[in-house]
Amino acid sequence: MTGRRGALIILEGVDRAGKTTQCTKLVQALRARGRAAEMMRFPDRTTKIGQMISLYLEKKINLEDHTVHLLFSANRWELAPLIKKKLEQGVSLVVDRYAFSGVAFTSAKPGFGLEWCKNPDVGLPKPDLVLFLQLSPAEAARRGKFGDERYERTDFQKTVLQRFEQLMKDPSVNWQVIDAARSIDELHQEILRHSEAAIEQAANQPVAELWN
Ligand code: NYM
Repeated sequence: MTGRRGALIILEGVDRAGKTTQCTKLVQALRARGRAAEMMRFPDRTTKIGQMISLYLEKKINLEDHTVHLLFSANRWELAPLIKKKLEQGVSLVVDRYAFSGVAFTSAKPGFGLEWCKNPDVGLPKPDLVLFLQLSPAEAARRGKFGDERYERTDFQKTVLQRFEQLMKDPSVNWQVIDAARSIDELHQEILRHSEAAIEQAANQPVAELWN
């Protein structure tokens, strides 16, 4: 296929950093500028695997920790062909969480190392840009109470943030850290600027493989 491919843009961060709001605004802004763009999110709770993950997050079922980690990864792999197809069709994808959340959340549990957690996601479509919405646990707490899904506890989120910081040291991934303690619009402008640059950069390059 000739022509420009779309870019794979991921928004990551701890819970309550504003990822979903910013994903929605980014897709709208890219479209308004004449660029094809669509939003995706992980976990995608609409598939069979996603429904199982959703029950787990809602604490309606319990799953063994390795098992649930592999389900989160399987949920990305089942959508990998669609991701590749969209990118090749020239559609940029704005994705709310990806493998980095997978690794950060599981490796915040006792007994899980970063390397073991990364393995199942090795070879997924590689993001062209990962925007990390940086928010201190104190600021996240000021935004109101956490919900009551699994993992929504301040102490756990502190460890998750440390794991993200370890992942951000990897120079093979195009990380951009965004200070999320600002207004929605200020954040949006910075995110849009980075995204447009990534879309231009990615246009003539093949889709690479994550952590490979
Ligand atoms: N989560 C998300 C994981 O533990 N592993 C993953 O691979 C992914 C993608 O699920 N607390 C966690 C992070 C969140 C929760 O919440 C999903 P939301 O509100 O759907 O983004």
